[in-house]
Amino acid sequence: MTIEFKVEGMSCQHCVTAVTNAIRAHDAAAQVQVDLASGRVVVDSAQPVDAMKAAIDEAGYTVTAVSNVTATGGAAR
Ligand SMILES: [Cu+2]
Repeated sequence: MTIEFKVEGMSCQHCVTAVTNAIRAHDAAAQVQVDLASGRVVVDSAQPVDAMKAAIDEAGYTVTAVSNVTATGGAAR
């Protein structure tokens, strides 16, 4: 399942790493793509969406939108 999160609060590469690591801590197999400029985090994971969202929240960032992009053919940037 591929989920796109809109995330507020990411401002540099450190934030990108923090968000990526937070998600990977919940699911080591997750594929994570972060587009810093647009604040989009695309996660391909078998874990529940809520768990991914919670991981981002716990890392100190704010998820403002969640969309399932699996059905629409994926996570184009
Ligand atoms: Cu940063």
